[in-house]
Amino acid sequence: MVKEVNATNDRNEQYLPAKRPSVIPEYFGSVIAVNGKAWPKHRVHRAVYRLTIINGCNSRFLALQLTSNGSPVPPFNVVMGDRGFLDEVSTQNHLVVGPMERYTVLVDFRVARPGSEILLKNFGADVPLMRKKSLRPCGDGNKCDRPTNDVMMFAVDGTVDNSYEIPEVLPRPRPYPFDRPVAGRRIISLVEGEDRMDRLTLLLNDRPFSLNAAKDLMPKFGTSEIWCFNNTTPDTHPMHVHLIAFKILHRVAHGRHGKRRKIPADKDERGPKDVVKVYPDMTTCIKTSQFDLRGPYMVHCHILEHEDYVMMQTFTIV
Ligand SMILES: [Cu+2]
Repeated sequence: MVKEVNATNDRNEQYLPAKRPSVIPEYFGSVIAVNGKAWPKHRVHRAVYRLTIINGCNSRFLALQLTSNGSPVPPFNVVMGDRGFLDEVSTQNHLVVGPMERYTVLVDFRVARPGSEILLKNFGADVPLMRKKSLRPCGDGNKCDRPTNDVMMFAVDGTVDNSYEIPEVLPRPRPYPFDRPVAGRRIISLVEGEDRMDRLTLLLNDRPFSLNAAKDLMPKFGTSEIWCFNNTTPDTHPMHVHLIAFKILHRVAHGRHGKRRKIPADKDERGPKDVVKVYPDMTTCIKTSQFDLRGPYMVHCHILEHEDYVMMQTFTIV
């Protein structure tokens, strides 16, 4: 569980700084903690380890990377997303984890030198994530020397353990059938505005929150639907849907002069999920699993400050 803490006495670093309004648009702490401990050091053998990473930060998108001073560094072998196994193992050097996204990765520390120290770094900035391409990995024009660039350290000892390998094929069957016919399509727009006190408001479909679902958010029991999140704001929002799991179908980039470009889901997103990164200037489409309980549920942004004021709508399964 990666979460940030406020480790300063500076009044301006407090959650609600002096002379600020009672609502803040986002929050970024000064130090990153893992399982409640700031910058922990964990001893590992030269073996394959399974790490389940949960981003518990309020507003921060973690952009993770392993680095070392002199030792070869293993990649992340992503095997699971929020709700289950990916279609196939995704081997990658960087992993972007939005607030409340979960990823399970296998890391083969056998490639590291005995006695080496492997750092888990965050190359995400202390500001809201805008476009994905604004992220610069450590060493690639990014010095990564801020306190929040450090997440934790793995100290690799000399013991080699070959008990586990990276699997070539991931287990089936999948718990969520995504092959049901589509019974409805909905567009949910992400809209930014200001309230009477000049505080940032973020809304879904430009509506205030109500426990009663609007007429256009009432899917039928026993069906599956395609929902498209149309992001009109400059920031990336981790959109979360309660009850169901979903599959990311594609994103449509809004180019100049009305040009549209379809982008497939990233390799590490090709599994059942319940949080999706909704990038700016794009429409992100998901297919839901079957709505298999009746009643009211929530769809909301998982940046906590956005959710609180009030990037959330009720959908009711009827
Ligand atoms: Cu948001």
